[in-house]
Amino acid sequence: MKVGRREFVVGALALGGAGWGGAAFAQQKMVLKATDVHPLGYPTVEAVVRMGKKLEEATNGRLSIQMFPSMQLGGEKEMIEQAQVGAIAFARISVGPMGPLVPELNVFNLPFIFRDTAHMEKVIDGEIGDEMLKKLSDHPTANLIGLCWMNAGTRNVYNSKRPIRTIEDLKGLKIRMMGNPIFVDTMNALGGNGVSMGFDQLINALQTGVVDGAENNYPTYSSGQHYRYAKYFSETEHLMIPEILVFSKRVWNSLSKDDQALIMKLAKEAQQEQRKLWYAKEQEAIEDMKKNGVEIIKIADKKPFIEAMKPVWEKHASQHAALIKRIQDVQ
Ligand code: GTR
Repeated sequence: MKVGRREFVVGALALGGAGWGGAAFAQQKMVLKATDVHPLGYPTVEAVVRMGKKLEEATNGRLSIQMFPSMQLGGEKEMIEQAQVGAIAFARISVGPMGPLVPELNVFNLPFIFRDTAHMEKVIDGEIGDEMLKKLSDHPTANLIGLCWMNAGTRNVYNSKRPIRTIEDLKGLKIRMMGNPIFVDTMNALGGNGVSMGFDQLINALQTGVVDGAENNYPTYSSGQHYRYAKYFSETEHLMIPEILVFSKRVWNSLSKDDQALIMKLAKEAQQEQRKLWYAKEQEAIEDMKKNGVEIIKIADKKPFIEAMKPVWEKHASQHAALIKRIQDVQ
């Protein structure tokens, strides 16, 4: 990577280390690093790439985004840490691993919290969504700014052993879950064995049989080619977790107010743009799954799945009762 004399690659240089004053610094060319676990072309990645183009245009090339897709900078845990220290500017992460950082975010990680996609979108687009982003930005130790939300559909269980139609079918199966105690509890309450592990370790674990399966949305399953190891995909829809685009607070504090406002505005646009890309990608993923011989199983009776979540809600929801009520009241 070429770093010109007046060009900053954020993260590659210690901020302020060269002794510039704030105003002078604000005029510098800055390349803002962004990362995502997904490959180029995936809706979340594409939305941030497009945002970068707009940012470059709006600032005559003074600010730009350099995307590191496909876990080039590690899994989501590492991405969070790098954003916290200012080694990268943008990280697009699932709310899943954010819950341990900002407890309120965990309400989005509760199984079956949203009635449907329209409900989820209404919540993230509205007052509660704004409040939760602010909660993250104001958090004293998270060191992150919450920029916007992105869609990630529903999560569904897939495995290599057998079609899951009822919760009894899950018995004894080792299923990878995201790193957050809620998810291991969710899988265990469904009768499976939840195994917590980073996304960066998943393919290897599926390949070697360390786990029998995992759970995710159609686009992740298809673009990661998880069907090569786990062909039974059951539409359990047990989780509907929005994703979040975060920005390093350290880098944020080095930007002018105008640049901050511009990034915020473009992030809000990215939220809606990603959504369109998302719906197209979901359809494409389902087609790809069919082409690759995936058995897509409809769940005839969801009720036992929902009822099995009672202990998970008792353990993880009680402290957020008021917020949950507000979410449920969103029509
Ligand atoms: C995907 C999500 C990623 C990551 C992954 C996982 O749906 O887009 O951010 O959280 O799931 O299962 O770890």
